[in-house]
This record gives sequence, C-alpha cells and structure tokens, in this order.
Amino acid sequence: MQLIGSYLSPFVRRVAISMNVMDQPYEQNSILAFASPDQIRCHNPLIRVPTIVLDDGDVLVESYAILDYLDELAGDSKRLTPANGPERRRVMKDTAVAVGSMDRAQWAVYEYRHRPQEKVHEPWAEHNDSRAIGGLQYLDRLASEVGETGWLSNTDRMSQSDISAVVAYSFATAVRPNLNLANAAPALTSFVARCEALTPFADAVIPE
Ligand SMILES: N[C@@H](CCC(=O)N[C@@H](CS)C(=O)NCC(=O)O)C(=O)O
Repeated sequence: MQLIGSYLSPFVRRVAISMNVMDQPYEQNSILAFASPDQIRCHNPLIRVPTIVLDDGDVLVESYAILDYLDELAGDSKRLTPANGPERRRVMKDTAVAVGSMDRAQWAVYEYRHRPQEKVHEPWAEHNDSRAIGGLQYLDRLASEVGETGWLSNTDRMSQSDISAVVAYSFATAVRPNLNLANAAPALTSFVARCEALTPFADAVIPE
C-alpha cells in the first residue's frame, strides 16, 4: 500500500498515524501537491493528498474514505471508529470537529501562502483562526476530563477522534503560532504531549 503525501499535511498525517496504530504496513511517498501536481494527477483527479494506492492498483482519495477502508480492513478489534451505536456517533462527531479545525487552520494559512501580499484579506484569516480555536477549545473541554490515561470520546482505547485532535492541534500550532494554544487549550496541550510521545505518532512527525 502506498500513501502519497507529506506529513506536513494534517490529512495525510492522520492517515499515517492511524495505519501505525493499526499495524498496517505502508510505503510513504512524500510528494507535495503544489510542487509536483503531475505525480498526483495520474492517481487523483483532485490533485490532493492523502491519496492511497492499494496493492491491487486501486486508488482511494480523501482521508475520510481512506480511513473508512482501513477500519474495514482492520476489523472490529483494531478499527479506530466504532462500527455502530452511540459510540460511533460520538467518535464521528469529535473527529469531525478535529478535522474541521484542520480545515480552518489550513484556510487561514493558505490566505497568506497562496495570495500575493497585496491581496491578503486579514479578516478572512482571522475569521478562520477564530473557528479553529472554537473547535480546538471544544476538544480542550473533552481533554480536561480524560485524566492521565483516558481518551477524548470516552472510548476504552485510542480512537480516530484522539488521533485527529492531536494532529489538528500540532498542525495548527505549527502553521498558526499566533493562536497560542498552550494558553487557549491547556488540557488539550497536555493530552497532545502525552500522545505525540507514543511511537505511532513519533513515527510520523511533521517535517521541519
Ligand atoms: N478533505 C481532504 C483535504 C485534503 C487536503 O486539503 N489536502 C491538501 C494538503 S493539506 C492538498 O492536497 N492541497 C492541494 C490543493 O489544494 O491543491 C481530505 O480529508 O483528505
């Protein structure tokens, strides 16, 4: 299985960490979508990462669809989003907030990265920053109740919401340091430190 995309992308990183947690072997191909579009276009018409090329040549796009397939492959003992019931609803909701926070932080940073300086619209970046903070503070409230060993969606082991929350926090901190998340989300900050020290996370660090 080939995972296309750099760990600079939070969407790629949440897939990589999920595969590490599930013991799913993969080969990472660290292509940057903006720098090398042709190498991705041949697999994905959207020219976005993550893109996964399966061993039989089939291709999956979009992190949600990829993770859904990986959960199915892993089976009930290893899946990261529960298969059904209130547990599934809860993990789906908390994951959606985490992924929405990634989106918002990305839109804020793209405002500076992909527009000429004279066309940057600061209020749009600030709007997205405030929505990213809103999502991360929701996760912070969950983190304030997990103690030293618990998980954000109250599951008995790590779930997709934990992985996506940690990735969203670390990405937002890297690209929008102005958010000052250590102050704005202190419980989440401690939870992230606990998780980033674990091998599945440390094996997929954000490059310098
Ligand atoms: N909804 C997508 C988001 C993927 C995404 O935005 N990827 C970015 C990298 S972080 C990308 O490939 N951008 C290239 C572009 O926008 O042209 C997912 O969950 O996979």
